[in-house]
Amino acid sequence: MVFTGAGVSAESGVPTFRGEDGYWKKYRPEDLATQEAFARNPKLVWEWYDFRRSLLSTKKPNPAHLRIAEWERCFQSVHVVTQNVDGLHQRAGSQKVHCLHGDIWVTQCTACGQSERNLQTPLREIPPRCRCGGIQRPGVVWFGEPLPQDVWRQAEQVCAGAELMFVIGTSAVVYPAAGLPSLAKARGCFVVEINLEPTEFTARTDLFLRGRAGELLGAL
Ligand code: BJW
Ligand code: ZN
Repeated sequence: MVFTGAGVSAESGVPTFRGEDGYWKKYRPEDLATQEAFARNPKLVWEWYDFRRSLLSTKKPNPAHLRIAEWERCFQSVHVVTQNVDGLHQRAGSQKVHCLHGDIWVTQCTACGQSERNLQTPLREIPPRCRCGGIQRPGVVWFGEPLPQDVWRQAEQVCAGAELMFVIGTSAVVYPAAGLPSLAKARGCFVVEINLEPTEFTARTDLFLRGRAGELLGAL
């Protein structure tokens, strides 16, 4: 099992959340990533997501994404459980990808609930509208929202059966996702953490490899 966070996409040029140039250094999560923020100012929230989608459309998977995708072709039963919404694991060729926090390329109608894939960058209309006339929201999981239950159950299952887990590029502070490495360890899994710096989880990891994910995975 490969469990990833924003750091795995950093070498693609995608900003993280809590790093030096991270989004949460410039903006307050409660202004951009909650239902309340969206209800107050859907245009502002959508402008931020539109900016991120446009940025992502110019980026590509890095050697970390590519190496992880290669593992799936070389070994039996490799699963990627990611907190990322950027779609870079899928673009690198990983097939068994479980997206805990949704997908930035999906929009969901706040009126009828209909989800659709929308790759338009920049968006022609902000906020985008559904066929039913309702306002659409980004298909991601905001603070205070439950994770998609089917994806969460699959992640727990993968975790419970994992022999080896890589925890890559996550600060491991956002729950419930951050609990997965501990869950795996409790089931006897060997956990390797790859990060630029120690995290909340590092004290419990079996092996800590300090450095850039793309470089380290390339060398493994
Ligand atoms: C590199 C690198 C390189 C850099 N190589 N490494 C108090 C206590 C406990 C919990 C809570 C609490 N108050 C509220 C909560 C719950 C809350 C939570 O956990 N908050 C904590 C922050 C305190 N969680 C939630 O609200 C979740 N839902 C929930 O709990 O629901 C309960 C519920 C049940 C039933 C009904 C209703 C509710 C939902 C969390 C959603 C998180 N959403 C976001 C935005 C997603 C959409 C979007 O992208 O816009 O998800 S926030 C943001 O953080 C994003 C990320 O997926 C997530 C995790 O961040 P990540 O990936 O770890 O990134 P960073 O930036 O933090 O770290 C990057 C790391 O990479 C760093 O360590 C670097 O060193 C490293 N790195 N370059 C290797 N090259
Ligand atoms: Zn609708």
